[in-house]
Amino acid sequence: LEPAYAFMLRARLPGGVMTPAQWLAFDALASNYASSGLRITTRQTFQWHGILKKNLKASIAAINAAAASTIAACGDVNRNVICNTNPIESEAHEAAYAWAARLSEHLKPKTRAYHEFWLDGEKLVGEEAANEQEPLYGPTYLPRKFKIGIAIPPLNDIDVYAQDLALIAIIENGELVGFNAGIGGGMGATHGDPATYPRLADIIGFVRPENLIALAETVIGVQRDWGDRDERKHARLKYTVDTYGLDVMKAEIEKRLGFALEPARAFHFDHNGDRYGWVQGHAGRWHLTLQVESGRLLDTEAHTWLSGMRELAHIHTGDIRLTCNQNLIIANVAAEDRDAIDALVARHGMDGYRKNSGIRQHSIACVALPTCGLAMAESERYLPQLLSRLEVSLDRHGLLDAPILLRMSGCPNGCSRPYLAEIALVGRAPGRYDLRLGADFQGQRLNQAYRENVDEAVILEVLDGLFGRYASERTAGEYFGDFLLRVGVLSEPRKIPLKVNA
Ligand code: SRM
Ligand code: SF4
Repeated sequence: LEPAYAFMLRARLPGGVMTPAQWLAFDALASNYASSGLRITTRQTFQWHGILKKNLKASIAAINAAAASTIAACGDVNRNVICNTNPIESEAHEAAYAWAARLSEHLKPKTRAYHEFWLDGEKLVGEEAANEQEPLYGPTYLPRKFKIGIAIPPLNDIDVYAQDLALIAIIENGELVGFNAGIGGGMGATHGDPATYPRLADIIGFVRPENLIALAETVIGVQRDWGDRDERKHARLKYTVDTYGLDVMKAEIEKRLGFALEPARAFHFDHNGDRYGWVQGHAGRWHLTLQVESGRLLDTEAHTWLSGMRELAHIHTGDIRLTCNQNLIIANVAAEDRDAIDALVARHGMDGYRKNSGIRQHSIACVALPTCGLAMAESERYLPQLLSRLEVSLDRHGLLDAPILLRMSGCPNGCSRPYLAEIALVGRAPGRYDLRLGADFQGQRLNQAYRENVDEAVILEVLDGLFGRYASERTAGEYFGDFLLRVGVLSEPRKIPLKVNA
């Protein structure tokens, strides 16, 4: 008798876009095989936890039958390509999303082994098997995972600076003219190991759309050839950039491309969160962003996300989109259908976004315990309690509606991108966290360690004091992270990423 091994599955879903029919297929998979509903990830896709080994193949087949895949959702290849979450706000947004989908498809591993193994595809034998090649990844793939994201200013809702290849869409006169490209972003670190650190991508220039695929292939190619293959903890592109230097990396990329990148174009980011509620798109259609606490969709006493979204998927004629802040968008809705959707959302308790405090609306937690084998402390399960306690303090200081960006991770790998939060808790041990403070509200500045290895009592006390000062000393419209730097609670960060602000 074998133990009941259980696995986590993750879909590849570029830009987080799906049809209602796909939603129903993913929902059925959650009901039939998974242990804890549907989980929206910080890279705009779904995870299913607790899939028993005996159901793994059927589950992967179900995802593929829904015209999605699990290939390249994990592994040392290019991962899910993320993109601004409201791609139909304008035609240029649609064009940017199309590039995300194209990059995802083009950079997907070409191996047929996935189909052979999981989907009962034709078995490769003899010479055919021996000759099967990965044109980009080669026989040993990349030294480490690789991540690409496309942001569309003024929204940095994908945290573009956390990507290995950061693409900032430049829209001029309503047309997508190209992308500013940055390299070397990444969040992961290891406690006590200064050779590992979060890093923001540096912008190296501007590329026209027709050269985007070549640029992505070239950056990946340089990382494939130059990345550290001896030390896995030092193998991400960010370390390759720092080992060789930005200028040397840029020169090598341009040499392989055969042309120089143009100077980066001007842009400006307003914020890196989601816009809750209804927004109108370019064709007169409407899009509704809902907050999903930590991206976990379950039916509970408080809300019935699974049943509610199932009901919606049966009547909805538009599409559904996932965000990198673990939320979802009911997209492409006709004006006359808005009331019915609002009623459905309220009936299923999915309208938390209307009622939540500012800090709750801007919070993210990684999965951590009980499923993540790398977790050192709680995250997703603890976030709601911590927020309730912080809300008491914020209320006392009249700050309940203040938008404050808080992110929690169960370990320093940083799956919730905590180093880009105004307040971050990074797990050290059960009940103990590093408290980090002072990122900005646009995802352009890393935070700093403020207290290390502290428990909840210390966290609440420290933050209560800082909230008190923020309430009385802030200037109009000043964000919490900026305030902490201005009044000297934190010192100015040593390194500010190269950015071009209009
Ligand atoms: Fe992550 C590993 C969950 C986004 C950095 N991440 C893991 C694993 C697979 C643990 C493992 O290797 O055994 C976690 C599974 C937990 C579970 O039980 O489900 C896990 N990561 C997640 C998700 C689900 C967090 C969430 O709550 O949403 C996100 C899935 C994204 C997706 O759909 O592909 C997730 N992980 C991220 C991000 C954010 C991002 O990509 O924007 C980061 C930081 C950015 C970066 O890559 O630098 C991130 N995850 C890591 C790392 C550290 C990598 C490094 O360079 O050091 C690890 C550990 C590793 O790779 O060895 C890791
Ligand atoms: Fe697991 Fe750490 Fe990622 Fe949280 S940050 S999901 S604890 S690997």
